[in-house]
Amino acid sequence: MVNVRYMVLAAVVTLASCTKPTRSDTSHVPQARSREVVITTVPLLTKELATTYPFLKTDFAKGSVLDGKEVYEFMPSTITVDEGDTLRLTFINPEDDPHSFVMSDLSIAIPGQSVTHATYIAQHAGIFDFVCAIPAHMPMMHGQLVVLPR
Ligand SMILES: [Cu+2]
Repeated sequence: MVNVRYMVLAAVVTLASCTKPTRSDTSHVPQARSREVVITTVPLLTKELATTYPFLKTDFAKGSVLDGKEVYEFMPSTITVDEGDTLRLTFINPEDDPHSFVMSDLSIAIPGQSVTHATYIAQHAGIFDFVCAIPAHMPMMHGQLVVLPR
């Protein structure tokens, strides 16, 4: 009876050691891939919406909180990819105001009522800010590209 218990224990230990990954096991590392990323520029608090939201008339007045500004959003505003991935970017701007998509190593103009395509390779891991550089949309229109390390 004792020998059977030792044999079962030895079998369990053997199975456990067989499934344990080793340092040379890279099967868990994701491969670089191409990702389709669609980003829409969405108006949130714009002058056209002042009839829908009466408080905006006060907010857009000279010296008030949105004087000279309009609030737009990149949707989605956070993009997460793996290091080495190629991003096939599509920007949809359904409204007539132009925008831009600017990172430290990328600058794309997004004309009004347009669909714009671009390609970007996420070469380095890290968290990278992107903004719309139209002065009236800064600093509200921004987001982050999160590049996970391999
Ligand atoms: Cu903008």
